[in-house]
Amino acid sequence: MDRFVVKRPRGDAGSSGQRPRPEEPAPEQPRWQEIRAEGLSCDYRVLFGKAEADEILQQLEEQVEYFEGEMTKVQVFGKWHEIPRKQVTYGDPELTYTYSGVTFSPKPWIPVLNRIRERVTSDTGHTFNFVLINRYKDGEDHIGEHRDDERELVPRSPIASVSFGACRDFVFRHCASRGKKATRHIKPIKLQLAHGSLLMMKYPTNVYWYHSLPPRKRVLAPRVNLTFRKVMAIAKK
Ligand SMILES: O=C(O)CCC(=O)C(=O)O
Ligand SMILES: [Mn+2]
Repeated sequence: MDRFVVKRPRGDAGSSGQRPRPEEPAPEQPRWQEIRAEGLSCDYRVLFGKAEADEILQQLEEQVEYFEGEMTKVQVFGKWHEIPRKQVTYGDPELTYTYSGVTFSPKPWIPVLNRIRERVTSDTGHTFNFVLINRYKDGEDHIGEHRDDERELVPRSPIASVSFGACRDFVFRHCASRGKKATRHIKPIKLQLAHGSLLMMKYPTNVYWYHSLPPRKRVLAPRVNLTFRKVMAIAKK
């Protein structure tokens, strides 16, 4: 993430170079870090302080009910696999969302999800009617490279990704730089998504860049990620 960490100039924390005294206000942190590359536009910030993030994580762990049975499988190149994490969707009742060959109907909103959703809206001005929640029990759980480009998404709407628990690496890879057929050498962009953080993935990021949360064997603690989305109501057949 160091490419994007905004560093204070030396000597900025008080002219003497000494530590700030306790009565001095904390040095100004920029609210948003802008992450930009060709075809990529994301903004990152810590949205919830530690105490509030701890409280929310506890509520999520107690109240979110993850999918079970058939809903825990995804189709990749025609084969069904057990997903290496837990997953569930919540949202407005008329919506559905198809992801890796599975159509999800959302569960009705619960207060802890509305609390996070409202905070994201008041901070960004964007509204959301759907959330996909992923729970990674430890560093073995992961999500493979993909784009969030499902046809149900309102065109050009941003996706708000809020994370709680273990800090995990998150990697963006440009579509022209993937695998053996890569036509260009564009460096991947690696972020670390902290406890209580918000990553806004804005248009056209999901047109050109894939993202993943790779396995990290050394991570022992759980992580819960919520991607708030704006989904169109599509007439059911
Ligand atoms: O866990 C994360 O940070 C990413 C989740 C994700 O990419 C997704 O739900 O589409
Ligand atoms: Mn995604």
